Amino acid sequence: MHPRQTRTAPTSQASRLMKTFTSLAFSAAFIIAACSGTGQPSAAADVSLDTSGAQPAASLADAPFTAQEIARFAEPWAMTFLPGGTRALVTERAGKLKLWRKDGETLDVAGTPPVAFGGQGGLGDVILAPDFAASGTIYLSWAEAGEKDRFGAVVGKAKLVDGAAPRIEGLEVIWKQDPKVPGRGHFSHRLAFSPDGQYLFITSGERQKFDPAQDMGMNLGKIVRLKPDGSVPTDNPFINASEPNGGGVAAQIWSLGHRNLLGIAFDGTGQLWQQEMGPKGGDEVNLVERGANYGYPIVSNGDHYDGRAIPDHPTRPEFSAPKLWWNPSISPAGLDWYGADLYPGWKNSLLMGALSGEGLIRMAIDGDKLHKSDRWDFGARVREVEVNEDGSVWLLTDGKDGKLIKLVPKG
Ligand SMILES: [Ca+2]
Ligand SMILES: [Ca+2]
Repeated sequence: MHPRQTRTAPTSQASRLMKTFTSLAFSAAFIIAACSGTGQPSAAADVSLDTSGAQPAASLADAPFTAQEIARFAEPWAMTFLPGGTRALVTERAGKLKLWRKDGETLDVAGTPPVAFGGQGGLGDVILAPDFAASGTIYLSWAEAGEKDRFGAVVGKAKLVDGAAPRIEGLEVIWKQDPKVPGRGHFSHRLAFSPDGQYLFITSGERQKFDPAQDMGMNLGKIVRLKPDGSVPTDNPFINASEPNGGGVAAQIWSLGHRNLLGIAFDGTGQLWQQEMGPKGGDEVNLVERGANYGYPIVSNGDHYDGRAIPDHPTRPEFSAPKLWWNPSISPAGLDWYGADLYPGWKNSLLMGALSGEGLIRMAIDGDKLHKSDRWDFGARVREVEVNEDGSVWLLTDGKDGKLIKLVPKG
C-alpha cells in the first residue's frame, strides 16, 4: 500500500459520493464482493447496457482516401506539425525526437532528456505551445526512472532551436506523476492546450494500479489541468485545501476515475474529449467535464483481463458514463478533432487510431453525443492521428518499422 493518506473519491457531486463511499478500502471491498463469481447480480446490477459496443471494420477500398506512405520511424509514438504543415516533430519511444521535412531528409533534434524506455514507457507526446510562433516553445512527455525501480511520467517544456542542426534548449520539467510506482504500463501522458491557450491538460494513467484512479492523494488515473508554466490554476475544482478532497496534489486534478488515457482533444466548440484504453471490452471515449468522476476501477463496461467482472456503468449513474465504448476492445491510440472539408462528411468529427483494432475510427460529433461513423481496417496498429493545416489527415503506425501515412482524398 502506498503510505500516504488515502482519501475518498469525489464525483462531480462530491458530497453524494462522500456519503456513498467512506473510504477507498470500502470501495475495494465492494469490487471484490461484486466480483465473487457467484453470478448473482448485485442489488444495483439489474440495469443493462443499452447498446452494443461492437463496431465492425470496413475495407480501405471503401474509404474516401487512399493511404500513402510518406516516411518510416522506429516505434513512433506521437507527432505534431510545425506551422506551414511541411514539417513535423515525431517522437520515437526509445528517446529520439525527429524533425520530418517534406522537402528534405528527416533530422534528429538534439537535447532530448534521458527516458525510461521499456514496457510502455519512453518518449511520449509532443505538442507546440500556443505561442510557438513567437517563443519556439514545445512540450514533451516521457517516462522517467526513479529510485527502487519505480517509474513515472513527466512533462517538460523547452525551446526548439530551428536550423540545419535542430535542438531543444532550456528543457524544464513542469509536472510529474506522483507517486512513482513499480511497473512500466499506463503512463498515458498525452497533452493538449485549451483553445484559448491558457491551460495545459495532461492525461495521467493509473499505472496499472487500479485504485489510484479514485485516490485524491495521487495524480494517477486523472486528467490534470495546469497553466502553461506548470503552476496550478486557482479555479481548478479541487483547489481548496479546506475541503476533504482538495489541496495538495488534488489541486492539479480536473477529472478522475480514468485508466489509460491515450488521446485528448478539444473540438471546434471547445468541448474536451478523451479516450482511454479500458479493461477487456471497456475502451471508452468520454466528454471531459470539470470535476467529474469517470468511475474506474469501480465501474467499467468492460471487465478485468484476469477475468474478474467490473460492474457496468449503468449500475452506478453517479459516475460519468462513456459516450462510446468498444467491445471487443480496439485499443485506442491518439485522438484529434477534424473540422475541415477534404473528406466528404467528416467535418466536426473525432478521429482515433486503434492498436489491436488495427485501423482508424471516425466519430461524428452531435452536440454532446458521438456516433460510431466509420471504422477502416488498415491491417496495422495505428498509434497517432494528426490533422494538418490543409485539412489532410496523417497517421503513425506502431512498431519498429512504423510508418507516417497521409490519407490522400479520393477524386
Ligand atoms: Ca499529435
Ligand atoms: Ca463490466
